[in-house]
Amino acid sequence: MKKDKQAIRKAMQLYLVTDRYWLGKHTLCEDVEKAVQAGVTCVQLREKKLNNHEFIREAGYLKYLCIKYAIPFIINDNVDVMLAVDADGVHVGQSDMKAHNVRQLIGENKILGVSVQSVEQALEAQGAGADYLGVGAVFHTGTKKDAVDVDIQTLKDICNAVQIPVVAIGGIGYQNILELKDSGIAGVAVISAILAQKDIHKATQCLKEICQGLFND
Ligand code: TZP
Ligand code: MG
Repeated sequence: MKKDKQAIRKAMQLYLVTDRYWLGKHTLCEDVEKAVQAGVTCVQLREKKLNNHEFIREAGYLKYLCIKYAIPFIINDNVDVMLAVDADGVHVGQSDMKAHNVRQLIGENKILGVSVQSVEQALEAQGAGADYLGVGAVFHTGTKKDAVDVDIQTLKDICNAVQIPVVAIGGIGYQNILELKDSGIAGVAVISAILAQKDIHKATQCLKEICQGLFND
């Protein structure tokens, strides 16, 4: 997929981040496919426990799934895995490799996402070549134990300070997503609001409907 600013902004609308903690009797690929069929606009493979060999194998499955549905496929943290599978991009946090160094390694044509929690970090990431920013945790989340809380005013300030799209993350679900209306975000990133649900397809459809009303650039 060729990098296109407008396409990246659109892909932020309903962004699924994976977490195999929630896996039941299906494979990650099967669960993600249900969400993608129901309207997820981007997928990030986030693996904290796999070695590179296993990570690359899983990434290969998800890459072809995302190609099939024509949505971007992003790898969390691991530039080597991203390059090995030729994914669309990589997402790094503040304690991972520096955005500037990642950009040098991946070249201009790959998508670079950076997690930020302040305006200062947001401007630095934008200057380092980020294509989009993840901001959170905007609500309480049980999924990431070391998540830093970001209040809605800071989220708005970040959206106002940068030109690249911002996606909010952390504890977001249909019950609180309306609180993010008018914050300036391009969309929301979720894990448990989709992957922890019994009916992944239905949960995604429900979120998608709300997101289309709020972030339909
Ligand atoms: N980064 C900030 S909060 C978070 C990440 C990866 C976890 C989001 O998970 P959930 O289940 O959508 O709260
Ligand atoms: Mg990280």
